Formats: sequence, C-alpha cells, structure tokens
Amino acid sequence: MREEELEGSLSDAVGSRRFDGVNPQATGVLRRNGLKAWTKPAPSLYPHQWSWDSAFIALGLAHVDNRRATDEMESLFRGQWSTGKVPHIVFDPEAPPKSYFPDAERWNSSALSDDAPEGRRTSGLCQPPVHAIAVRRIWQTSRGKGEERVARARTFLEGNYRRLFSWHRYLATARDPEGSGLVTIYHPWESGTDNSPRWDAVLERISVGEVPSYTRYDLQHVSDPSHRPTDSEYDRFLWLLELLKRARYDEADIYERHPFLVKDVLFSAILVAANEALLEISEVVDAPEEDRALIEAWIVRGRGGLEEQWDPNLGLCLDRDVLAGESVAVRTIAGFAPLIGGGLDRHRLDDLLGTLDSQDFAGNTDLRYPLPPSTSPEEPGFHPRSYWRGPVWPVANWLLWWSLLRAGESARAQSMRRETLEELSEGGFAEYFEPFTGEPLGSVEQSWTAAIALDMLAIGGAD
Ligand code: 9WN
Repeated sequence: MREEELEGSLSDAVGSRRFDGVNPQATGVLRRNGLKAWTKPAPSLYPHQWSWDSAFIALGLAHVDNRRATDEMESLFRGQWSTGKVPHIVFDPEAPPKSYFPDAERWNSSALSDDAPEGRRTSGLCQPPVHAIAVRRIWQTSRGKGEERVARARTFLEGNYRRLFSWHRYLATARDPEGSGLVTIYHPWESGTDNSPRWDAVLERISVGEVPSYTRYDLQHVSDPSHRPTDSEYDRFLWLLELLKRARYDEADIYERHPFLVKDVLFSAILVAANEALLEISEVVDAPEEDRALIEAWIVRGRGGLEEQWDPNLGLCLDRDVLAGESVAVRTIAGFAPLIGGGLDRHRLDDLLGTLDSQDFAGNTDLRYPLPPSTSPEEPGFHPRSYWRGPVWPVANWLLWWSLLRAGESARAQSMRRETLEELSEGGFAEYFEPFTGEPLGSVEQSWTAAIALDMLAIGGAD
C-alpha cells in the first residue's frame, strides 16, 4: 500500500473493539509524561527530550492533539545545530539533579563547538531521522478537520521544512562523505539500538583509555540491572564520548581519527523513508525544484547503498564497519532495513519476508507472540532480557508494520499490528518485552510505546 492509500485509511480510523481500552491508556501515558511543550520518553529513566522518541511521540500525538504534536517537534528543533544535526538529547535544565548520565555537563557541547545551538544544552550525537515521517503524519491528520486546522498545519510545515531539509542534507553529506547512500554513525547511541550485538566486534577492537569517573543513574530506574547495558559496555560508550569531545565534535576530525565509524543500515533506511516523506512535504510547501531533485537523488542513492549491503546467505542487510572495510554479520532486526527503505522488487521482498517468518525471527516457535526479537535467538550474542540483545521492542514492530503496509503486505502487517496490541494489552506500555514470556522489561509507561499504539489503532484494521 502506498502512503496516500494508507492516509485514506487514516480518515476512516475505525477504533477496534478488541483493543478498546488501549487508546485511553496510551493517551494517559503521553499526558503523564508530558511537560510544557514536549514529552519525556519515560517517567524517570529518561528525563530529557530524546530525538527519535520525540518524533514517534509526535506521530502518536498527531491523532489526539495536533497542537501538542507540533509543539513536540518545534521544541526538539530548537536544539538543532548549525550544521543541520538534530541532537540525540536536548537537556531539560529543570530535570531533577543526578537523574540521567551522561548529563549536559559531561557532553559540554556548547563550550566545545560553535555549531551547537545557543540557549539550549544538547548531546553531541544524533539518532535515526524519523522526524519528517512524523511531520507528514501531522499534515495527514489535519486533513478533513476544517480549514483552520489545515491552515495551521500548513504553516507548521512551512516553518519546519528548512529544518528538515538541512537535517537530511547533513546526513547525506557530513555523514556520508563517500556518497555511498549509507549514513556513518560515531557511537552505538546514534543507532538507537545501543547494546545490540551489531556493535560487539567494533567495540571489542577499541582499546579503552582513561575515562573520567562517573556514576550511572539508569540502574536505579529498572527492576533488574540485567535489563540495561553492562558496565563494560558503558565504559566503551563513555570512552567514545571522550574522543568525540577531544575532536570538539568536528565532523572532519572525527572522520579522520575516530575508532567507531559504521555504516548503519537501519539508520540509513529510515533516512530513505523520511526522504519520501520530505518529498511530499516539499510539494505542500512548494519548495524549490532543486531541493526536490536532491531529495529524489538521496532516495535512489540510499536504496542503492542498502542493496550493496545485502547478504544472500543470511537473507538480511548488514552494517558496514568502515575502518575494517567489512560487513558485520549479525542477525538483528536492523537487517530488515531494505523493507523500511522501500521500493523493493518482488524477489528481494520475498527474501526478506522469508527471513522474517523464519525460526530466526517472528517464526520462532518458542515466542510468546509471533513478533521479531531485536536480536535473533539463533545468534550467539542473543540475550532475552538485555535491552537490544533480544527483547521485543514495540517501536521496532511499528517500523516493520508500517513498512509491510507500504509494501502492500497487508496480511502480515495486520498480524504484526494485532500481536503488538495484544502484547501491550497484556503487559502495558513497557519499553521492551521478554520474547518468550511477554514479561514487560525496562521502563514502565514508555512514551513511544504508547505513541505507536495510537498510530496503529488510528490506521485501523480488522482484529
Ligand atoms: C541512550 C530514550 C532512548 C532511546 C534509545 C534507547 C535508550 C539511551 C539510554 O533510550 O537509549 O540514548 O540511556 O539507554 O536505546 O533508542 O531513544 O528512550
């Protein structure tokens, strides 16, 4: 199904009987996590504004409160760097002290870089660019809701188009000097799948130098430390941060000497899908023809880059370790990147669906629900309770569900939607779930879990 048809089903949004209770509960989570103009990803574990969380949150809010959805995005964009980079965290100066580490002081980005924004403290990294997809959803949900609301949405699009364009241009240039169509990340936090075994080999190669002492606060907010990355993973995360600071967050400097440079296929595929959304937005705002030509070229280049990383043996797309000059052969949900990037021929689509339905992922017979674990249970690095090493993440289900819809795979999409909503009805809006038992893990009341449920409910389907 193409996005326009999907949009058609938005306006008829038939709330499903079976999941009647989910909508008010999800709305309640977003209300409770909401601050004045933006929403915390979780009640206490994440007290600042996170980039891709905010985009998903806006996508969900678009169905219940358009004004809050636009505020969410505008507030995040106030943290945008002059290079176009949208930082992965915009810090809340009013967050309780000692509630999250690394904090604004540790990043120290405004003192180290002239590119950092004025009046806002941010991290120096970025996260996958879901933003244009959310902005398009805000536009779509305004349709048919009266002239005033459409006019407001159009003004919002006009006011934010340039920000989105410069964000995507930054990713297509500073993060892809090779012109490969694939985005280079500098840190596992940029991938959004922080401790995934995708990064193990690259991280192992790095010798960790002296890291100024630190205290982790994240472990206070989960019921069991095994849900979160280990201390040794944190030492590596913090060491990479020190190196980025030494480079004063300068892209050329980082590219020359940083030990973690990886072409992330999931990030790159999200950029392709976001560029499709940006193309539609560019039409609404009547952007210059040369912008549109560039966006179209980024889409083609991005899809080409993903195809280059296809691994026929695993039936998945693989990240590329730039420094080692090789692909990272680990089976994780990131391997479905080409499905998210879209525009596939039947043959490649069937390859991916075959892998999705296999014992490696959603076809694994021991699963509580037929939903893809973040890492394949067949991988040596798999761990069913540890964060991105195995648990099922509803937000990843959303990405696959939405991509299946766009690919015209409505039966599979329906199943992904139904099973996700079942899992949430049973376990609440947890950050992630144990794949074999459905036990909720990580933070409770995670905002993006609630947000994707709202989007799935609004788009509807036969339950
Ligand atoms: C580090 C906020 C973020 C998500 C990431 C998820 C986790 C942070 C952390 O939480 O990362 O950025 O402290 O673990 O991995 O995807 O954006 O929900």
